[in-house]
Amino acid sequence: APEVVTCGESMVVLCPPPPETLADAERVSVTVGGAESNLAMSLARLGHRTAWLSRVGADPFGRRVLRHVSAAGVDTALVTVDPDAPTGVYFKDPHAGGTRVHYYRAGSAASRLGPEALADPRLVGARVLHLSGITAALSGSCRALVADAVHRRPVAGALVSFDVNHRPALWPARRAAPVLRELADAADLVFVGRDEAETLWGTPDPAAVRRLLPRPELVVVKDGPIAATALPRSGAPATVPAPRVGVVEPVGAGDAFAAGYLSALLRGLGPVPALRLGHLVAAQALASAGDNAALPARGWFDDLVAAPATVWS
Ligand code: KDG
Repeated sequence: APEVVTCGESMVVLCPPPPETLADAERVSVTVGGAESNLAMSLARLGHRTAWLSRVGADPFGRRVLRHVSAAGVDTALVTVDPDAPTGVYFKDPHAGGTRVHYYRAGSAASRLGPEALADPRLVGARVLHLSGITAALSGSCRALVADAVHRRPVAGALVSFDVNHRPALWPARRAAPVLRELADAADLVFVGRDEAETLWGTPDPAAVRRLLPRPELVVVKDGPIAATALPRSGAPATVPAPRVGVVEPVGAGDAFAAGYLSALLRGLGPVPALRLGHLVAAQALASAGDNAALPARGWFDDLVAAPATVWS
């Protein structure tokens, strides 16, 4: 069985070469994006047996997504190729003030995922099932899948990890806030950004976020380039500052952070080294332009754990 299963939609990403914008560019680059497959790819590179559960269309983009994700070492046997719906696509529009995204994913193959996908016997034995709030925004059946994962726990014994991942282009905060809070509070391990928490729930303060989410074993509040705080249900919170890195493109850094954290957790490390590894894997993603171009090198984690203590301070 895989050690970790991630579930969610991946798409082909089309992006003009900055500083050109979608309104005027004549060329776009073609890559693959998707929060849960990003996380799966990073975890596979960190040495974990990882599977990605999803649906793609029976089309060239679906083949491209599958090829991309499996080339990173992720098991894609759980992905269904849907003959009746297309692979989703999204466009990135680089702007001085940040990158805007334009989704073409309504009715996509992945939007037809539902709770039955989690009943697959090949999931039995997984230690972690990871989902995100993006999936809850895709369709009624996708939202039912996430609700089922956190409430009914179809993968017995697996920790359920949930990245809040509010995407305003999919649903406004006022609609997303109660749904994402309810789903997060039923998970075991929650990742949420400080700004995201403020937009959704009106507070950026980690302790206040923890009070809004009292049930999970652990809540991790990420403050972008500043720090991240792990708040266990019992015991003191731990904050670890982020290393200073040049940011080329931030998309995918949150997924990388979660991969580093989960990898440490699976290796039995505590919150402080887990936060450090989250930051380090995120730093690699920040320094690269693609959503997931900067995968950790094979063996990187083991070298790091074996490294002298100076590396850590
Ligand atoms: O976390 C990065 C993702 O947001 C990106 O790869 C695309 O999954 C994606 C989405 O739905 O926005």
